[in-house]
Amino acid sequence: MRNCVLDDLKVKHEALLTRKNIQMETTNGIYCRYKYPVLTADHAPLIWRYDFNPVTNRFMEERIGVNAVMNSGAIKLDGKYYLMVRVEGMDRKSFFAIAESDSPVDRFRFWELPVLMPETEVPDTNMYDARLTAHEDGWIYAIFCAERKDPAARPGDLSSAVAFAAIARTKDLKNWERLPDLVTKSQQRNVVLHPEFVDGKYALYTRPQDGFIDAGNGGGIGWALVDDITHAEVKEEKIINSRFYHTIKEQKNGEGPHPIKTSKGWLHLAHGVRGCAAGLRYVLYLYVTSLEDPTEVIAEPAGYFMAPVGEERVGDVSNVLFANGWIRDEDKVYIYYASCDTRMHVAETDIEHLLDYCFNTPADDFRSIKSVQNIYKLVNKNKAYLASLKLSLIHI
Ligand code: M1P
Repeated sequence: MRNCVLDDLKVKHEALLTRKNIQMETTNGIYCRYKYPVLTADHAPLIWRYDFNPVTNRFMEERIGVNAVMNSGAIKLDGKYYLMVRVEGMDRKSFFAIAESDSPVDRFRFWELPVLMPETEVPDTNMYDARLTAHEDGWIYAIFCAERKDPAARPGDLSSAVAFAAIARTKDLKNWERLPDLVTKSQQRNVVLHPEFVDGKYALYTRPQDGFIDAGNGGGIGWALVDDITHAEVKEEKIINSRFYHTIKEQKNGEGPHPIKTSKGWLHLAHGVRGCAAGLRYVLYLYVTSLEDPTEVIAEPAGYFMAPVGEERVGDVSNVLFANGWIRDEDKVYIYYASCDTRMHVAETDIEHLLDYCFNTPADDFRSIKSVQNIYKLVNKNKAYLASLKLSLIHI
C-alpha cells in the first residue's frame, strides 16, 4: 500500500479549495444552482485531521476523520461571506466551524480552528444547525439545536434524545457568549431569531415538537415574543405556518434562516417533510408574511421550491435538502443548502424573482381536482394571450 505524503495531500486539498464554481442553467427561471458543492468533508483543514509529525504518524494516516459538512448558517460581514457550518465528525458528533470566502459561490476556506462553543451547566451531547441573525440590538446571534440523552429514557434505551434551542451571541464569530437555553413547554428544533424587535420584544420562529423526531401535535412553525433574550422563555406560542395533510410539509416543517425583509413582506425559506416508502423526504419551500403583522402569511406557493436532484439525492440521509442560511447581497440572494446531510451547495437568485414566484404561483388547494383546475386556468390564460396576438398553440 502506498501512503500519501503530506505534500500530495496539500496539493490536492488546495486544488479543491481554490476550484472555481460554475453557474448552471436555470431549470425553472427562478434560481440557478452551481455545479460544485461549496463545501464537502474534504474541505476540512488537513491540520484538523492529520498528525504532520512523521515520528508520531509514520504512515501519514488520517487521525480524526470528518464525515460530513452540512446545514450552515450564513452571513455577510464587511464584504466577506461566512458560513457557520455544521461539521460532523466520524464519531457522529457535530460542531460548528466558520468557513470564509470573498466570493459567495466558491473558494470557502475553514478558519484554522473550529468554534469552541461554550456550554451551559448542562453539557450538550451534540450541537447543530445554527441560524445566524444580526439583530438590531447589535449582536449576532446563533440559535442552534442542543441535543442530550433523554433523562427519562428506559434502561437499555440508548437512542431517545431531547432537543433544546440553544442561544449564543457574538460580535465577530470568534468569541461566543452562551446564553441559557430557550425555556419552552415542548422540545424545540429549528428555532430562529427574527432580526427586528417586534413590539419592543425579541421575536422567535419556533418548531414545537412532541418528541425528538416527531413533531406530533406541534402544528408547524410557531411564533413567540420574548422579553429578555438572556433568559428567553416562550410563554405563548402561535402557529403561523401550519402543516397539512397530503402536502410537502405533512409530517414536519421548520423555518430555515431568518426571513428577508422586502417591500412586499417578509420572505421566508423553510423545509417541509413528508413520509414515503423511502423514508422522510425533505424539500425547501417559500412563504411570505406581512410587514405589518409578521404572523400573517400573505403568500405561499403550493409544493416545493427546491428538492434534491442528481448527486444531491445521494448521501448519509437520502432524499434531504435542508437550508438554514441565505445571504441577501444587494438584490441578489444566495441560498446555501445541504443535500442528504452530507455536503453544502449554493443556488443564486434575486429578490424580484423570489417575490414573483411567491405571489404568482398558485397556492395549494389540497385536492387533485383543484390542481387540475389551476392548469386549466393557466392554459385558458395562455390561449387568451395568444389569441390577442392572433396566434394559436401551434405557434409556440
Ligand atoms: O436529517 C434531516 C434533518 O433532520 C432534522 O430536521 P427536522 O428537525 O426538521 O426533522 C435535523 O436533524 C436536521 O439537522 C437534519 O438535516
